[in-house]
Amino acid sequence: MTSWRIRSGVLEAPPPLLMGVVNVTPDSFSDGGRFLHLDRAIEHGLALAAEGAAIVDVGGESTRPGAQPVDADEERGRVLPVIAALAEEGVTVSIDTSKPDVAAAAIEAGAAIVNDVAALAADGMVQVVADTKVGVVLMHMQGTPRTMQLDPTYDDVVADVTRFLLDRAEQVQEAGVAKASICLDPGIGFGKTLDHNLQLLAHLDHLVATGYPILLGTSRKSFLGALTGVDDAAERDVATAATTALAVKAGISVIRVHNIAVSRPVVQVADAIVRRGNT
Ligand code: PMM
Repeated sequence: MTSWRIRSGVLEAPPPLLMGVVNVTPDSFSDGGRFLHLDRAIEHGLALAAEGAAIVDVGGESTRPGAQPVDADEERGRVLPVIAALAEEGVTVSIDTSKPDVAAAAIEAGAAIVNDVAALAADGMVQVVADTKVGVVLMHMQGTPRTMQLDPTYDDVVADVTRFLLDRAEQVQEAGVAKASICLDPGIGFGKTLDHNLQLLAHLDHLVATGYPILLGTSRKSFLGALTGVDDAAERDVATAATTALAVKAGISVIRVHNIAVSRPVVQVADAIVRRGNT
């Protein structure tokens, strides 16, 4: 059993928890601004929770390869009304941001988790997390979203990513973040070639063996398009489901997906098989 302390309590896995994605951006990886309108974003977040998302991840800045940064005011304007409305309805919300100002305002509005693709690298970000006792996702990324896919290189991607995450977890603990609040994420697609992604996915057990809860985000990503020839990201939920089943088998604690309705039965069936094997 793996526990993850977040601001509003403690989450336990297995069974793995589903994190549903609400991108309040005009240029996200996959929903291309469909939920830019705030009411629709709120409605979408509530629907994800009703379908079985244990966490709804709200993001206002696209991290797709080549994406340009958004300023903090614009990002706050996009996410705060959505977070406040979802938290008001009792939904556990994470804020997907790398900016301390946005994270602090999001926590104030009701977010219980900070999900940072930059692993709290920005000045002041560790302090916001330590002071507010939220849960935190530390994700590995090589480079920045603008540059990360140019020429990613590793000695041994599984060992390098694992080492980075363990070092980062220690550093943030030294700065006052509780160990129990930390969740690690290999950052599939963030400065990784297709082969890097496949190696990481084939060796998820190495990450799980760290003892930290592990989050995995493969949903609709371009490596799935490269493997299947499915160009439209929104059509990649079946390909995503293959990674979800394998993530359950590997002992991943949180699975970040766009389509909860498709993912939930995948987790239920895979989890039943894993549990049967363990008895
Ligand atoms: N992927 C995206 C955005 N945020 N956060 C975490 N922790 N892990 C991920 O893999 C991740 C993330 C990009 O996907 P999207 O823009 O389609 O949601």
